[in-house]
Amino acid sequence: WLTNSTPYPSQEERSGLLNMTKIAQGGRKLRKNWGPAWVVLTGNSLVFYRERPPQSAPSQGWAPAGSRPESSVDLRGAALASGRQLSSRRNVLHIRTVPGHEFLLQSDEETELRAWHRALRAVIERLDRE
Ligand code: I3S
Repeated sequence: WLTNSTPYPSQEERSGLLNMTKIAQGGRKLRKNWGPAWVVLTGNSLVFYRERPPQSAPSQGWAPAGSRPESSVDLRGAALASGRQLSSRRNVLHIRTVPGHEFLLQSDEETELRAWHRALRAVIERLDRE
């Protein structure tokens, strides 16, 4: 939905299963469609997979081998905020990228979402300083 290009290699910072919905693409509002996604945070991107790659798959650098990301977004200049006002769900994060792609990430585990918030903030702040 965003780009078919593969993000350039960058180290994985965090990965896990989250609920995700896009809410805008290129500034145009989309209808919500919540669903599970295997999310990988690298040093510069957030990459979405339809499902968790097999545990046995050898990692090829940053990418789970044998699986293609469904989509990815460049986090440089992205805005990160609570998604509280945008959803009735609890523990929701809102991310808006420079090209105006927006999505929500959610977990029923508060500690899990907090950890994602910290990790995303660290990556975005690091990119801001570069
Ligand atoms: O922000 P909204 O429109 O209240 O979001 C809800 C709707 O998108 C709803 O879909 P339909 O209006 O297409 O039936 C979804 O099923 C809900 O999950 C959305 O709200 P939450 O609060 O779950 O983000």
